[in-house]
Amino acid sequence: MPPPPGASPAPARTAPPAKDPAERALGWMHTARFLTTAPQLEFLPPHEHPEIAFVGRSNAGKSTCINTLTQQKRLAFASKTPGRTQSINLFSLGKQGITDAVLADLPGYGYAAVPKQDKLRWQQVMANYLVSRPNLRGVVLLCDPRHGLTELDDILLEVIRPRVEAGLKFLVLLTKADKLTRSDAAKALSIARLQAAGGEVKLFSALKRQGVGETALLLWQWTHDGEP
Ligand SMILES: Nc1nc2c(ncn2[C@@H]2O[C@H](COP(=O)(O)OP(=O)(O)OP(=O)(O)O)[C@@H](O)[C@H]2O)c(=O)[nH]1
Ligand SMILES: [Mg+2]
Repeated sequence: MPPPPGASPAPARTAPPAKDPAERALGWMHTARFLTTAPQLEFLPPHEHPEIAFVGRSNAGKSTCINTLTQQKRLAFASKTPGRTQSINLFSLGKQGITDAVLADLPGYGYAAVPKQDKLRWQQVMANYLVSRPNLRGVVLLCDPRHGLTELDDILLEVIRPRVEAGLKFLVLLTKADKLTRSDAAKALSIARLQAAGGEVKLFSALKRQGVGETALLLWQWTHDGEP
C-alpha cells in the first residue's frame, strides 16, 4: 500500500553499527572457561590451539589480570598470600564453545619463603616450558612497577629472546597502576620499555580497569593473525 500523502518515507534499513574491536575482544575473553589443570608444567597436556602464558613474580597480579580480562570473578584464583597459584591452570577461549585460544595461568616465581632448591628447579621447568612449548603464541609478563623488573624477570626475558626474535608475541603489563602517581607511572613505563628491549609495555589496573580493553584486543590479534 502506498504511504499516505505527506507521510515521511520509511527509514532506510541500515546494518547494526560494527562493534568496537576492543569491545568484541572483551566479549571473546568473556567466553573463558576452565580447561584443565596440571600439578606441574611437565604434565601440561598438549592441545592444538595458540596458547598465551601469564608469567611473573609471585603476587604480581597474574590471576587477577586473567579474572579482569575475562570479566569473571573467580576463574583464576587470586589471593593476598603470595604463591597462591601452585599448579598450572589452562582456560579455553572461543565463541559458541569452539576453542580458538588457550590462556595459561602459571605459578609465580621469586617468592621468598620457597626453599632455594625448589626455586632453582622451578626456574628450570619454567625455562623448559618457555623454550619448548610447541604452540606458545605469546607471553604476558606481569610486573608490579613498584618493584620493577627483577633479576628473575630478566632471566625470563633472556630465555624467551630467541623465540621473540622468531615471532613469539610478548607484552609487559605493569600491574596495580592504580597505586602509582601519574609521574611514577610515566617513569615506570619508560624504564620498562628500555628493559623490555622492543617488547610492548602497558599500564594495567584491575581496580580501575585501566588497559583492559587494549590488552584484550592485543591478545585477540595475537591469536587471530593480526585481524583488527
Ligand atoms: N590495587 C590493586 N591490587 C591488585 C591489582 N591486581 C592484583 N592486585 C592484588 O595483588 C594481590 C596478588 O594478586 P594475584 O592475582 O593473586 O597475584 P598472582 O600474580 O596470581 O600471584 P601468585 O599466584 O602468587 O603468583 C591480590 O591481593 C590482588 O588483589 C590491581 O590492579 N590493583
Ligand atoms: Mg596467581
